[in-house]
Amino acid sequence: MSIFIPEKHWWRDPLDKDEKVWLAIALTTSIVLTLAMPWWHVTQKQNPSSEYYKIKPETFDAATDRFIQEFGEKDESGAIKQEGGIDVVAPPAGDIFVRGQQFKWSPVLKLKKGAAYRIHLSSIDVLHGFSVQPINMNFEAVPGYDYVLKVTPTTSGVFNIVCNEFCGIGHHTMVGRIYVD
Ligand SMILES: [Cu+2]
Repeated sequence: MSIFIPEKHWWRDPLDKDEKVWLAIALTTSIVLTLAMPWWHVTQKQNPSSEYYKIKPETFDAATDRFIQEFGEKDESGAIKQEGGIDVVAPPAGDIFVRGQQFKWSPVLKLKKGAAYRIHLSSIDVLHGFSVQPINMNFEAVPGYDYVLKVTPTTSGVFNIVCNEFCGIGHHTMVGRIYVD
């Protein structure tokens, strides 16, 4: 109930100029933003990949182990080098694997600038978030799905992989690494 009774037929009063201007601004903005979504999706390159396959977590786990054995960086004794307890892999262009699990990303990757990679990303336990810093590109590592990201590094440097989906008690320690040179 209003605190005063409006005059009869108040809704038939012509709109004030200010009201018309603001209505026009609001309408134009909403139309522009609505059209921007499909335009961005079709014409811009920031869209995430839509290539993914179903895979059993144990199959992905084994595939990552094979990948590490095949392309692991070896020391003089022939053992695979480690960084912070994680195997280091220097793969050629092509298919590479990144495994998320409580609470680590493996392996550590050494990539080449300009080489085209297909990163297979998945988790073998719970949902993890694959957040590449400092460029802030974010993807999800979902158990049961092999998510394929086509990546060609354009800048060299060190990139940290931060898990940005809360995944348990050690979530804050879940940091991986990609080197590009
Ligand atoms: Cu995680």
